Amino acid sequence: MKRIFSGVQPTGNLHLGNYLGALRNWVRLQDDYDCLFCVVDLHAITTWQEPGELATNTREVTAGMLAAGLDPKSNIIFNQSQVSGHAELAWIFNCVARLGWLNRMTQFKEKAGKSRENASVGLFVYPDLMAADILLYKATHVPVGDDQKQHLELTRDIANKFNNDFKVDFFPTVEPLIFGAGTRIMSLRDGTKKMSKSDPSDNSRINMTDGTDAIARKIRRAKTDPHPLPASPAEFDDRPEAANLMGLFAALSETSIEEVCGRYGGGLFSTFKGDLADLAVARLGPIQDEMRRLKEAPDYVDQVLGDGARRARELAQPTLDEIQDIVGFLRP
Ligand code: AQP
Repeated sequence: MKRIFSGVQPTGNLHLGNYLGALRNWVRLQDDYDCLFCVVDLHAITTWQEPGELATNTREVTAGMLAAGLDPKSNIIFNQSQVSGHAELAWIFNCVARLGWLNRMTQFKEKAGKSRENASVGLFVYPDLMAADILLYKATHVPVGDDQKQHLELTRDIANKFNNDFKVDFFPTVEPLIFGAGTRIMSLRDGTKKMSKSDPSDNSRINMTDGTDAIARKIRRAKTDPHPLPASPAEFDDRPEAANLMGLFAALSETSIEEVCGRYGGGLFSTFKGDLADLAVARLGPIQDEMRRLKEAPDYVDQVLGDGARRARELAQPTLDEIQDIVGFLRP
């Protein structure tokens, strides 16, 4: 059986990058795989989160998943902290993974920046928790943006080392599912940085909660360069903002980047940006309406998460029992 585990951190507003790079792909996968989609709140607290905001963001991310079209009956949708097995297995993996492996993780270096000594220990061992998320359910496939490829490699290394150390054939080899257009959406203010929830500039991203005016304004003000639009992807070198906006158009219209270049190449950014804003509003509008409706129904969202957590715990427990036997822990 093919099983998927994937997650989003409730670290702020869901943005267009999360939608195009994750949620939209999940919706396409849900009919072909047995899926667990998780709001990874344990990951979120590796950097400081205001408790009230964490709860609000957890509901908002869940509403985004549901509004994007994920079915809470056929999929398991839950928040990570409700299933204690994630933290339990992560501890075992902290003891399997090697310090040298984690030292090589580029995302830790980026996120900790110059204040490495002040970063939380949780941020450093974040990839071990991610490995636990996936392997607790023996997921076979993980849809990831290309920024997460290195963490997935680490998951495979941990699974292999566990199998070798304990001389078992217990964890499967996890395969990444990497998607095409829209895999990596960049900041609207700097085409070399990825669009991110935690970017201090709200103008750098299109939030899933932004209204029509905000979307149009952010696209109109998006950074560009003084040249006409590229006529082919071969002209993208040194033009990261043009590449990003044209890539966004391709992802939203579900066409190829070549087609977008063919249609707009040689033209003005102003015309193109107007069309891009209309397209973004048309594509996001129905999802945003549903998110607004769900915001008024927090009890329903909590019920989805509670039900998902119960089903996730049932699925995880036999695996956790077996792992404890393998490691040599006594249990009732
Ligand atoms: N800019 C992006 N383009 C494409 N995909 C993206 N994803 C995130 N940003 C982009 C994908 O969204 C999923 C959930 O991401 P996450 O919440 O686990 O964390 P992240 O990748 O660290 O996302 P953010 O928005 O940048 O959050 P912060 O600012 O908190 O670090 C993943 O599948 C991710 O690839």
